[in-house]
Amino acid sequence: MIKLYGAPLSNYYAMVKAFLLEKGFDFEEIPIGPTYSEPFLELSPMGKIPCIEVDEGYLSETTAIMGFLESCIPELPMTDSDSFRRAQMAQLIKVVELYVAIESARLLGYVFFGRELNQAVADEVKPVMVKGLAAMQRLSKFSPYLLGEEITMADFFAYYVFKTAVPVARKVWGWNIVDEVDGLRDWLQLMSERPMIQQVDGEHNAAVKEFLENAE
Ligand SMILES: N[C@@H](CCC(=O)N[C@@H](CS)C(=O)NCC(=O)O)C(=O)O
Repeated sequence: MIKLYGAPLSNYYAMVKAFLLEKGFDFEEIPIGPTYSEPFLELSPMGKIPCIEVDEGYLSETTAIMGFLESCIPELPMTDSDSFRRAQMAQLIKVVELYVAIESARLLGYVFFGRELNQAVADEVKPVMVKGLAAMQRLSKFSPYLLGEEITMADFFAYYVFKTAVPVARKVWGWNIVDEVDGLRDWLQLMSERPMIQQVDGEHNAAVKEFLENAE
C-alpha cells in the first residue's frame, strides 16, 4: 500500500492527499514534519514534505508524485490524452508553482512563523506574483476547470497553492489576489465543494488553526 509522509498543516501534503483520495488509492498516512536530516533525506532529498513510498521506492516533489500516481490509475484520468494539452497543463502548473507558490512562500516566515517582515523581499515578490497571476489568467479557461470541462492535476495543484498564497498576500499587502484573476473566485468555490477536497480542507484548516493558536 502507498505510504504518504507529511502533515496536514502542509498545503502540498493536502494537494497529494486530495489527489490520492480522488483517484481512489488505498494509502496510509505517516505523520512527519519536514526535516533536513538523515534518515529522512533518503525519502525526500530536500527534506521537504510530502513524499510517498511505493513498491518501487520513495518519491518527493508534488508534481512528480502526482504524475506517477496518475500513471498508476489511468482509468480515472486527471490529464488530457492529447500530448499538446498535457504540455499546456504542465505549463500552467509550472507558472503557478514558480510565480505564485514559490514567490509567496518567501514570506511564509512573516505570515505564519512570527518572523519580521523583510520589506525588500516583499517588494521583490509582489511584481513577480502580479505577472504570474496575469499569466495564469491567459492560460486558464475556467470552464469550469482551469483547462476546460475536465478536472486535471493543474486544478489540484493550483487550488492548494492558493490556500496558502491568498492569506500571505492578504497579510503582507492587504491584497486580495482572488480578485486579480477573472474566474478564480468561482473556480475556488467549485473546487472547495468536492467531497474529497472538503475532507482534506477540514484537516488542513484545523491544523493551520491549531498551529496559529499555539504560536500566539
Ligand atoms: N517543491 C516541493 C515543495 C514542498 C514544500 O515546500 N513543502 C513544505 C511544507 S508545505 C516543506 O517541506 N517545507 C520545509 C522546507 O522547505 O524545508 C513540492 O512540490 O513538494
